[in-house]
Amino acid sequence: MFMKQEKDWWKRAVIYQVYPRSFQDSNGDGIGDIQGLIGRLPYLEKLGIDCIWLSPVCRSPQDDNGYDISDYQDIDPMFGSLEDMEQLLAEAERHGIGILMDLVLNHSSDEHRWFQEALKGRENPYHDYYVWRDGAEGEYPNDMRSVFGGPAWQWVPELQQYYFHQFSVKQPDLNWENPKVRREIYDMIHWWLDKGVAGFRLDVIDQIAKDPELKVTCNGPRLHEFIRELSRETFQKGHYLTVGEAWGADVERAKLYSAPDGSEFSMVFQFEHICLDQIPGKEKWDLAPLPFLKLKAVLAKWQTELYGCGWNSLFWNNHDLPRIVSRWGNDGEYREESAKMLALLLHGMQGTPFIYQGEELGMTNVRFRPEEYRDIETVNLYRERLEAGYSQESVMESIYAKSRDNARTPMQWDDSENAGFTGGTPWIQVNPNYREINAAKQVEDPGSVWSFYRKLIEFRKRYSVLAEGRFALLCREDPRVFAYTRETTEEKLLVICNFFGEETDCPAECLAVYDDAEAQQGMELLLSNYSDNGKGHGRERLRPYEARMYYFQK
Ligand code: TEU
Ligand code: CA
Repeated sequence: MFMKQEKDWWKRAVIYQVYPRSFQDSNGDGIGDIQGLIGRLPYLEKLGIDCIWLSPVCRSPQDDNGYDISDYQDIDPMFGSLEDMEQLLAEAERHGIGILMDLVLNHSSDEHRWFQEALKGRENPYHDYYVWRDGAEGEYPNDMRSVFGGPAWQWVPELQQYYFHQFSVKQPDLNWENPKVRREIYDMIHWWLDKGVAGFRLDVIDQIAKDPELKVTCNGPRLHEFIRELSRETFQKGHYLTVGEAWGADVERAKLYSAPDGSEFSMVFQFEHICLDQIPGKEKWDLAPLPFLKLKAVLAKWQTELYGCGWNSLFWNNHDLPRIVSRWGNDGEYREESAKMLALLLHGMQGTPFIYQGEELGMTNVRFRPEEYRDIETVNLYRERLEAGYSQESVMESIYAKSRDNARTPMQWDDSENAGFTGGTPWIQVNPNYREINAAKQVEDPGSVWSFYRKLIEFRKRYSVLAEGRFALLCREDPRVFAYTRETTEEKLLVICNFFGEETDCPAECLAVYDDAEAQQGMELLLSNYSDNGKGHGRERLRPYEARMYYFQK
């Protein structure tokens, strides 16, 4: 299972993301915590995952749910104590599970000691830990906007200066140009490495290096220099899994981030397949249709172009994104079929798969009343768009589709009150469909979405072709079917997915691959999302969201 002694162990690993405040509450305050997570380790072991990516649990005023850290070397009391964290690391290891910490290094909280010192005066040694510009009140240094709305600049009258914040006003950006900042960060990382973590996810790492004009957010001139130094000073001392979050990564940059010589990270989260419906110059809230042919082309491009010279991470979901079954799948009639199809499609590819909590149950988006949303981004958007004259209806449509709270509703454990998440009042409402969709129901059911994920995780260990095989896209122009092969000298996989809710023909190109293998070596159907396992059904037709994974040994 979890083998952090071996180089590149993460090439066969499957990671599970836990968003701790929504995973499991243990003390009835309505907020998930570390002890709650410890109690659920057997569930995760049974699922078969290798590591948990734990979203931030460090001390934080929780302005952005922990992505605003006020002490990198302590645990927020809301989640527990440092002792709880040490217990988690030890118990997780006993279950064969490693822990990846979430490093938020682009910014700290404004309540961090460094920033509090920085505010004391321009001469304070910590002042230069942050990014400042002189100016006059009301005259912003430039027109940069914060991701969560409003200007990216905050005026501090005592200093007659602005500080720069790409996210909330309580998340001042750190000044990576200052070597002292970098040294403090490395020391802090070593402290975590000594505690036995298996690696890190690095929050918005492509935003740390600022362009001198502070006009663009990512890919600043010294970015890779900083990352290489960070990697050399910390991660390269062991076999750690590191994944950088980089919204601005294209293929060329991803090759640097995930270079096989380990000079930067193990892999990178890029978002090209997530942003396909983004209209240039508009916001993510301005909804547009999802382009299926583009999805195929983009995923295939990343598979092909990183082969042998980089490493992909594979994901549909995280705590910032809507639920995939509500986005590309069908969260009504074909919820189970489409959730499984999306899983099979992704887990057949090359890279390290990441599963976001609840994805393995096919959890869906929510439609809350406006006052039930909690996320700072959603709350700000709602206010700003109504002020700007948008209709309430259109704003709510955007929120239903894209709010980060879609991913943040409590984990659905069972059909008891609050889905077994808490005995108290949950910090955010539970999705009302928990009586239908929950872990208790699915773990025992061999035909469930959960059991399907479990099989895919097991396959990643069992079949080398999943880790190593070369990818080839089939029927690129087919408007309904996503199909591909994976191939090594010994093995071959064939994946065929109907991406839509209507029956369709299985494209001739797929049938040819099938027939060829069947004639020579015989073809095994490893997995399908229909209970007759595709057998009784003519292979020439694909039912709604039907997905099949075939295998043969050469
Ligand atoms: O997110 C980076 C980021 O820019 C987006 O995910 C952003 O939150 C989203 O697109 C808004 O529309 C990371 C974390 O994953 C996120 O939770 C934090 O809020 C953000 O950084 C700041 O730390
Ligand atoms: Ca709690």
